[in-house]
Amino acid sequence: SMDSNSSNHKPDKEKGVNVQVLVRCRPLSDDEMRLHTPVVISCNDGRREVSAVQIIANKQIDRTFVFDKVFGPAAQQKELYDQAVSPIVNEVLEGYNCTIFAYGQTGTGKTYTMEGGARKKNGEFPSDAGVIPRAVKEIFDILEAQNAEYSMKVTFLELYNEEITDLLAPEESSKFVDDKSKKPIALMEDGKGGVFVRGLEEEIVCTANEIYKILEKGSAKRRTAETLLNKQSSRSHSIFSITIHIKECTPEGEEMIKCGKLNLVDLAGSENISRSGAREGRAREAGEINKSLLTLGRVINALVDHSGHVPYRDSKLTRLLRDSLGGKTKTCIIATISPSIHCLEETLSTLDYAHRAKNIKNKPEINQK
Ligand code: ADP
Ligand code: ZZD
Repeated sequence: SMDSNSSNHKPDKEKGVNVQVLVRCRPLSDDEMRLHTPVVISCNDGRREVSAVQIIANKQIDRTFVFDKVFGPAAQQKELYDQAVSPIVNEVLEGYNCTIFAYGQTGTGKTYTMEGGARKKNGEFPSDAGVIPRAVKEIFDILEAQNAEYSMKVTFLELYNEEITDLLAPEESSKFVDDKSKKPIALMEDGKGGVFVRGLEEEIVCTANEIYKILEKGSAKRRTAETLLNKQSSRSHSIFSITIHIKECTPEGEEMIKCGKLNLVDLAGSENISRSGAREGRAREAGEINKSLLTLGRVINALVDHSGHVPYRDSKLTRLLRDSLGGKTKTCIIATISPSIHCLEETLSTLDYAHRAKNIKNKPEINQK
């Protein structure tokens, strides 16, 4: 029968699918409430709209943006997970590579969204758990319900000032000693247009609890490194990846291996990367420019403007995530914003950036052997 999509017969593979972009606005903090901080953002989750109120020359001028999904300040962790992330996790289990980025100004909820509240001592699953622990839980729940034969491995790295730290490497190999067993971390071309991180620890895991312990270890290491090296965590990126191989049998009894990978990326704070050149200039003088985040913006611009050269090679982040930006991976960007008037300039910058990213097209493919 004819339907509105009847001319839309090309498979996703040829047409390309857009990067999914969603916005999450956090609530005012207790301090902001006490100070009666004016709210300048309104979200209409149902209409998928975010509006920012601006007063210019005594006139109220609202700017409204439409996204793939919008989560206002009342949205709980479970809601965001069920509506936006669970479908992606299911695609990973079908054999797609998928990436979820959190992008936004420091203090807007990137870590709250990706990690969420701390693990509980009594082993209970926290109700404010974020995307990462929920994805881990659902992956195992599904695989166990399917009685699937599978194997799984995880990696966890941090990128700070164009240097990669392996958050899973055993303590000894990360100390500043001349150790023959120490594997230097290096980004290597794989000869097929991709890259891999040589020397990165891959941990094979069999249960959700094993992954939670690994996350604990990785977080602790990240904090130690932060303190020792005087890092500002708001300026580092973290990438947690899960690779799953699932054995399946076709109805004909043939054996098949499907392989899916999920990348969960908590980006550095986007402040100083704003549209405003002046600000960028000041940040650059202070040596604060985040090369990877700047390059990410340039890659997005080149992809949406189709302006020829895409500068993937200019930063480690864009080399690592090249396939997520215009490649074969399904990608979702979660842009986090604050409702406060004091953040308005950065919020508009984040909304502009996120809205542009909606135009990136990828060509997802199932990995099957
Ligand atoms: P970022 O990682 O972007 O710097 P955080 O995740 O650290 O920001 O969030 C800043 C603060 O706001 C934290 O105290 C966090 O718990 C709180 N917060 C962020 N988003 C939400 C939310 N959606 N609901 C409740 N609290 C939030
Ligand atoms: N945001 C919390 C970590 C924090 O900063 O302490 S929550 C989840 C994803 C990536 C890293 C850590 C976690 C986190 C956690 C809490 C405490 C100790 C280790 C890890 C977590 C939360 C719920 C389930 C599993 C892991």
